[in-house]
Amino acid sequence: MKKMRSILKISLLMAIFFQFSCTTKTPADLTQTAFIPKPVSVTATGGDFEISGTTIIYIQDGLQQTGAYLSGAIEKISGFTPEIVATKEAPANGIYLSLSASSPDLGEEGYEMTIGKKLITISATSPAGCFNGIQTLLQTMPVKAPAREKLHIPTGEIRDFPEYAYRGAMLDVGRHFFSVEEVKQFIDYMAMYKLNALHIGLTNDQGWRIEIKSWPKLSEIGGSTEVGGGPGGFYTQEQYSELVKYAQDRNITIIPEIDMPGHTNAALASYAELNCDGKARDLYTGIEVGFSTLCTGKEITYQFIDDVFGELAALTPGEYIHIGGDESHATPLEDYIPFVNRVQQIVLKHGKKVVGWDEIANATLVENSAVQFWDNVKNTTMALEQGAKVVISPAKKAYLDMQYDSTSTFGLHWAGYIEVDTGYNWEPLEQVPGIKKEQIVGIEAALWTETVSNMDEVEYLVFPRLPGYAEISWAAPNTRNWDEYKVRLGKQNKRFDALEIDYFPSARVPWEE
Ligand code: TNX
Repeated sequence: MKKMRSILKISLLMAIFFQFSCTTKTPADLTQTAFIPKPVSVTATGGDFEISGTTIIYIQDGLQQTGAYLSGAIEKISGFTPEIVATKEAPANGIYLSLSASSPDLGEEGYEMTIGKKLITISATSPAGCFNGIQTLLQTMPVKAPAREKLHIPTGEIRDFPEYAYRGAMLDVGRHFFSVEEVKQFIDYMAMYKLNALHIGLTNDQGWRIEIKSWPKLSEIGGSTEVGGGPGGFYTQEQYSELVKYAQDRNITIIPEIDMPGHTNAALASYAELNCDGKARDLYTGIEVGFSTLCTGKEITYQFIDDVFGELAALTPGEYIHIGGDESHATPLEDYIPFVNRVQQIVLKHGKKVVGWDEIANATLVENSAVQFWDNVKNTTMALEQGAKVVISPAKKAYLDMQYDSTSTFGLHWAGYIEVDTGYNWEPLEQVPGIKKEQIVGIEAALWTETVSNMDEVEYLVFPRLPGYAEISWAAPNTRNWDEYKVRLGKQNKRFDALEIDYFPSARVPWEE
């Protein structure tokens, strides 16, 4: 009887317990959130912050844009649009964005975030740092929640700062044109992972994509087609400025590239006088490289470059202009070197720093220039010897247009296949013998578009590799480990699905059910 009673008692207790545990949501553990890139430190405090229709975003001076971005992001997720209120003092509840961070090791882009039960504080030394904190906060939320249902954020503390100041991706809009809306989509993908540099390849043999008012035929003729013979396109200066602003609002600087002296067939087709023989070239819609060159011995070539860089510099708030310089197989080296030397001076004259592909190290690099290592260690070493800095973009590891494996539908494989683990498992410091961290500006993953012409195809090559490149540029080498990373990556599939991203479902990633 006694035994019977105690069994009854236990069952009753169990029933109460289950009822209780079903109605009261156990707060999630902040340390279990699958953050990418991985923050420097995360600790959990076991509670839960609720975002509801009454949540207010408090901002210090200078954070209007950052606050508006967060409010817009929360609205997209939940349907709640938090009001933005300027404040000089820390509030008691809500979300507080502040520029009062005191620890110097946060640098310009680091942040500290305290998620309490009533108040979330993100503090940094600049709006960029707050923006990065916001991206981390957004990763604690679903991409899309049921409309006007409260969001639950696990409480805790995060301290975080990047390993490299330049965390880039490149988009080639020369081979295939991508519209303003498509480039904005690409920028949004970058922002999600705290990438901050969009290198946009504005010209190539197949297309000239930026309006130059003093040379209007560049976009009229040179912009009129693309690989495969499609209609191509170009950005008016107003549209381009809209992209620059859209990127700036997401902590992304655009680095425009006008590739020269090679990869210039679209310009050579637009203006006969840019050719040594004075004859305009036919437009080109194939995918060969290395056959075109500006006429390095003609004065008008330098007038042209001066005009183009003058207009482009005026549209460019960032410090760098990319002069290309790659694969100029049709330009003899004795012409290439003085050409690059002169072009660098033109860039400086317009108040910008020079960046170019590693081949430009054959010339005499001007002070503060950077080369982009893609293939040639010897060139890159020459650049280092000249005191230049390096953007690390090894084709074998960081080319987003390389196929994943032999079954991949889009992409090329001249530099090899880059499965998701290969794309993640490498170290920037090991790409060029003897290179020191201070000599590395950062890393950049490049998407060449000979084989991709729309956003579905772009997404297939970019996802899921882009988050890995973001982590390499953000997280310290000793904190990176594929076996741990792949689990975090595997948890992104619901986010990718909710964003309708057509990612490559690599078998090497343990995707969540
Ligand atoms: C090499 S990387 C190129 C591009 C091609 C790419 C294709 C570099 C500086 N030049 O012209 O589009 O390979 O993967």
